[in-house]
Amino acid sequence: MDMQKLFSLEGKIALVTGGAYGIGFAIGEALAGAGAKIAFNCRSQSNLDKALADYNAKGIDARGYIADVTDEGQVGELISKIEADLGGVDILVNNAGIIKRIPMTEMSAEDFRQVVDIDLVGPFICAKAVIPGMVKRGHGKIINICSMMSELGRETVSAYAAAKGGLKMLTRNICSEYGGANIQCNGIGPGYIATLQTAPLRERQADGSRHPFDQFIVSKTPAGRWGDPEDLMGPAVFLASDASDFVNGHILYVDGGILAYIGKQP
Ligand code: NAP
Ligand code: GCO
Repeated sequence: MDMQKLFSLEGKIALVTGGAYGIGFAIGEALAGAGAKIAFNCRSQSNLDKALADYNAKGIDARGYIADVTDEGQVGELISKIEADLGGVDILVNNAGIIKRIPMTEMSAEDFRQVVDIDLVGPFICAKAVIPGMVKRGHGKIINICSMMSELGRETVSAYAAAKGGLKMLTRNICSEYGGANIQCNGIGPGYIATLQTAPLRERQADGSRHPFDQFIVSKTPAGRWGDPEDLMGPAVFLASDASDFVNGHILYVDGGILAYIGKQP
């Protein structure tokens, strides 16, 4: 078997939602490195312009679009534009997401709904928009960016955990419903990754010491460090490529071992 070809994304069109920076950008870079043409969306022109320059600096000719994943009309237009500019979407990475850290009894229903809307309804809307084309073309890959919170809870992240737990089950359901059409829908569950989303958890304290949560995560991770967006590049290429054609409805945790570890005795 030609192993290079098995992992190659040559000739494929990939859409990475929220691929302007952070984990989405690293995944866009990875898929491009394996041969795919990259489209991404975000919500602001300034982020889009910066991202285009960042992709360009890496020698990647990415296409960027303004679209909010919670808006079905905007997502429909996004997919039509990508089809006109590049072709039908072969690989969808549902990466766009937010978190709000608020104790549950202090959280408004409006805040809770916004997190669920972006982190769970958004992936539903984007998957729904690409699945018909994938069915017609006879193949498709959908990768949902899940979380440690697809499995675990902690104080202040009730909406995020509810959404990411739901995203795990949406992944399994897309697999169940469209696996027969040769669509593989899998999730990646990143551990604690150093990006803007987690920056508040890594802030230095006034006395220069590390944030207690930062120390907690390092001690809870057998790898002994935070993850980097680059840690997700290989797993994303695997799940986007023919190498994973018999992998479906699976969540691949890329967490430095957190989920395997009970933690150190204090
Ligand atoms: P990030 O740095 O905050 O980036 C989030 C991206 O999502 C941005 O590009 C943002 O762009 C986009 N976005 C947010 N809301 C959107 C919307 N409604 N429509 C379109 N785009 C939207 O976050 P990250 O850490 O890279 O996380 C990326 C994904 O991985 C998220 O789903 C996150 O929950 C998940 N994750 C992160 C970690 C971690 O430790 N960092 C761990 C597990 C899972 P604009 O704001 O410009 O629209
Ligand atoms: C938090 C974090 C997490 C991570 C990630 C873990 O406040 O606990 O932000 O939820 O971002 O999703 O996998």
